[in-house]
Amino acid sequence: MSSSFYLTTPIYYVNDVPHIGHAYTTIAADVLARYARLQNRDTFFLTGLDEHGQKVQQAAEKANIDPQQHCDRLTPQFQNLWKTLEISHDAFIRTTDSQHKSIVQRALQQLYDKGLIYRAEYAGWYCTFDERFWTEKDITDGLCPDCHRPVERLSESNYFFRMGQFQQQLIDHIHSHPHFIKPESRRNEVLGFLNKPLEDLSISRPCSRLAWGIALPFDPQYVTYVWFDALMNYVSALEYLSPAKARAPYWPANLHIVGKDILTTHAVYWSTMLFAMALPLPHTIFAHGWWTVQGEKMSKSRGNVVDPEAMVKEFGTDAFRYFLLREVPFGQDGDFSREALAGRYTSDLANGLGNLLSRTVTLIQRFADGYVPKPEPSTQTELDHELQTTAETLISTTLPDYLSPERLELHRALEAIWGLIQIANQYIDKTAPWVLAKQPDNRHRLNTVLYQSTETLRLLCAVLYPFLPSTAKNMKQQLGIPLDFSIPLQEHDVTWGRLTPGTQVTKGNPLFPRIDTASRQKGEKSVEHSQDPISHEPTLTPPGSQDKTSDPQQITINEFQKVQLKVAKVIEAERVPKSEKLLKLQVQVGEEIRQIVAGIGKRYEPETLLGKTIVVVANLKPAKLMGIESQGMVLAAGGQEVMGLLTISDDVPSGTMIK
Ligand code: ME8
Repeated sequence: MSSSFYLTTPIYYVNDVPHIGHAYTTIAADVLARYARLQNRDTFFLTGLDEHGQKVQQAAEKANIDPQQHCDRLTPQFQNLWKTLEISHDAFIRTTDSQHKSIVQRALQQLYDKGLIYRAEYAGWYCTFDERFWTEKDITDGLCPDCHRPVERLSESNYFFRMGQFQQQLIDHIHSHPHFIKPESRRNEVLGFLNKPLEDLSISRPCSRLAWGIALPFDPQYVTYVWFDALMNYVSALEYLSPAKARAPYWPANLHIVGKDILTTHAVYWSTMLFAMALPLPHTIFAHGWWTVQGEKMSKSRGNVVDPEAMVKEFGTDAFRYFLLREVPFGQDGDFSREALAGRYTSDLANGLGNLLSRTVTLIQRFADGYVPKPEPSTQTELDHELQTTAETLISTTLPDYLSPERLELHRALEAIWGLIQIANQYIDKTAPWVLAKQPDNRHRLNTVLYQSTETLRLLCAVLYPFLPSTAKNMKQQLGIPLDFSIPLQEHDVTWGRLTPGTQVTKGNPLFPRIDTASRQKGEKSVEHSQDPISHEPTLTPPGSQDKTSDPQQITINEFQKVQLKVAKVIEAERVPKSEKLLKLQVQVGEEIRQIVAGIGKRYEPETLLGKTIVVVANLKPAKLMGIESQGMVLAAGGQEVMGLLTISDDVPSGTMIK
């Protein structure tokens, strides 16, 4: 195995219910851990819970139970969510673990013995919620500058860590390690913070005020400040939860992923603690951005906390993982909306990836008896070259660059993967295997097209796995390919052209089944919409009529929305025997292939329709025309006489709804 890769998330406060913010950090870390394992790196991925402190003590008192019992009750809500989200952490630390507690005490004793911890009297403004003191200049109107709750004047004797003495060392380290704090803007923020003199850090709380914490080994009248205890998890876990049961070989960590809210504690408190303990600093601390909901901070009191379980129930784990990482550049803030998730589900997942797999498997079953045919290199064209080089560059350069801890451009990685998916879908459209299949002379070319499409999907499986693990497994099964995600990728897994001809494909469940993306709320909204298309239709509005609903010819927007219009691609067309007017079409509508009998035969020759992107009514009850079942209707202009077929000029995937 090659180099080690130690990766951490913050340890979350056990008291909060996990929401999309916690899910976000943990999913991002999971993607990187899965990717590193596939790259043969000795990976250790740590997450866990921060269980001490005032909030837990108060909540337990309220529930009239012991704080430990309280933590034990709440812990499963995180563990179960990580299972649902397919988080592949190697260890789960709890700061109430007895081993963690004794490692924290050992470190405190060592720092005390070195004279780096001292006792002093301190007076300041204390915020109970944030569990920290503020100085006079931080406070306005008696409120905490962070959470805006009232602060109280407290004076007490406490223990302090000589943080200030490491200020210059930290500044020098940040300057000499350009990848230490990422993204760049956050690095500048920390340097700005370090422009002011760095004060020493109070690292104790008197037991009289807070009993729920780790006792200071040199003064049991005090417990450890929750951040000192929590940050230590990154090294303590290695001593009892890693396979090596020692700090080596994983320390220094390659990557701490945190939200921007806790950058200072990581970049400043933690770094100076490590200097004091004579331990090397982590390679990179990456602070990602903040999710809001409709522009507002998520909070229980606002009632706008997005529950990841509910999103997964509606869209599935992989779609949720995909959305969070694709929607917002990693490092920037984002606003969550269910509608945006539904939109990406349909456009990127169902119509993009789902469609590519489903049509490829269907085409192989139709035109090659379900076995991947042998390609014929002499039939390759520029299109084949484009497909192959896009896939090769993605694997060899694009993804390793975007996923390196110095960049972590996860959204760009997904964008690049979806770039290949789009090229592969266009490749099928342009090469039109259903047309090639008509001519026996084109057999070799058809074989090449079917092979190349499947080969692209095989490589897509390997690159998608870290992001969408279940989807990649499902794809691999339908394609019948021998990829083993539990071991590092082998050279042939990621080398173009290593797909074995003769591999049998099997149609499975759609990767992303259609969902009704028009939510009830959305429907209601569109009723209120003042500019709906119907009200602008002049022929439907009799002059002088105020009450539009009284015109029997008019329909409401709800009635109109009952008609499902969808984009479809014509893949086969032939005349219905003994009919001048009727054509029998096979059209692709997203993942489905439908048969539609259309009365357009006087206007169109069947072969001129192949590959056309048309509009169909997708929810029409099937009917028989001249004994042939028609599963929908094609839209065309004209009355009795067809004047023109409705087509879409842009490259819109089949199955897309028309609104
Ligand atoms: O701070 N958007 O725990 P915590 C994005 N115990 N990320 C979010 C988020 C949001 N709206 N809300 C939470 C603590 N997060 C300490 C950490 S580490 C030694 C101790 C994520 O439960 C993000 O990663 O408040 C953030 O940094 C973390 O949850 C805070 O979790």
